[in-house]
Amino acid sequence: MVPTLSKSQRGHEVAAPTSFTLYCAVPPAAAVIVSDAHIGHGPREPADLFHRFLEAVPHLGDHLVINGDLLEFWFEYRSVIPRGAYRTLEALSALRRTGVTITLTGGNHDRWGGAFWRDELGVEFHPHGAEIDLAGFKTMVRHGDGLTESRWGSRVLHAVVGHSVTARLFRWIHPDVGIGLVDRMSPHLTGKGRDPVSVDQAARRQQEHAESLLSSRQDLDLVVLGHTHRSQLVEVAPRRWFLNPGAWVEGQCYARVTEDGPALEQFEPSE
Ligand SMILES: [Mn+2]
Repeated sequence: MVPTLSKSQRGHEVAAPTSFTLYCAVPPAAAVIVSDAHIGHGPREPADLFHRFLEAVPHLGDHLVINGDLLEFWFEYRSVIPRGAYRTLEALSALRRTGVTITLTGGNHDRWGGAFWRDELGVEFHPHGAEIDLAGFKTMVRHGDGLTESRWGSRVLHAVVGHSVTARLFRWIHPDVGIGLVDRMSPHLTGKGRDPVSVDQAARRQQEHAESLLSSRQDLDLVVLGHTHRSQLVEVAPRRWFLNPGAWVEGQCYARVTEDGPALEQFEPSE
């Protein structure tokens, strides 16, 4: 049985998944943000590294935000869990037992989720993003797909995949067949091999979107987007920011928000 620490205890010590207690050098009144890990597709090593990162999270903060595309594909069946996600779900479960809060938003690869996350893992799942408090900053967090697609084909594909009728039909396909089908479609969904010019354009569009949101919503301090796989941190006005932490899958990028504001980080396995 692993103890769960109360909120007041968590400021100084963290219960490890085993019976001993780790003492943190950093008081963890901080949030950690990561996105675009794309687990469950391709070789196993990148996933192992992500799981090591999840083990390190209690030393970095008390709230983990996973801003979409955690998994290369996720569909919430009523009685079946996609096998490719098993080890990641186990790692998230271990992280929850340390007392860290986990917020998950849906990305274009893993938006088809529901009550599973909360009921089985205690993870708050927001398919289309959320407004949350991160280290005292009022934050709008969403994956960011649909804002940046310039190609007509990508826009149509996003509309079809995101439609509730498509989800209802997909449920009736045997999981081995359905997941196999998505694996073959995956390169079109990811926009793999995007040239740097279109990534530049997408990054610019995201920044414009964040700036206009921050201008129309003066109550917001921070807008967090992912999806482009491009790290960006822009202080739009004093202590008001647009942040894209970049992609975990490309360089183990993540971000940390403390009372001083957000900062871009890169995970080193020795951390
Ligand atoms: Mn994405």
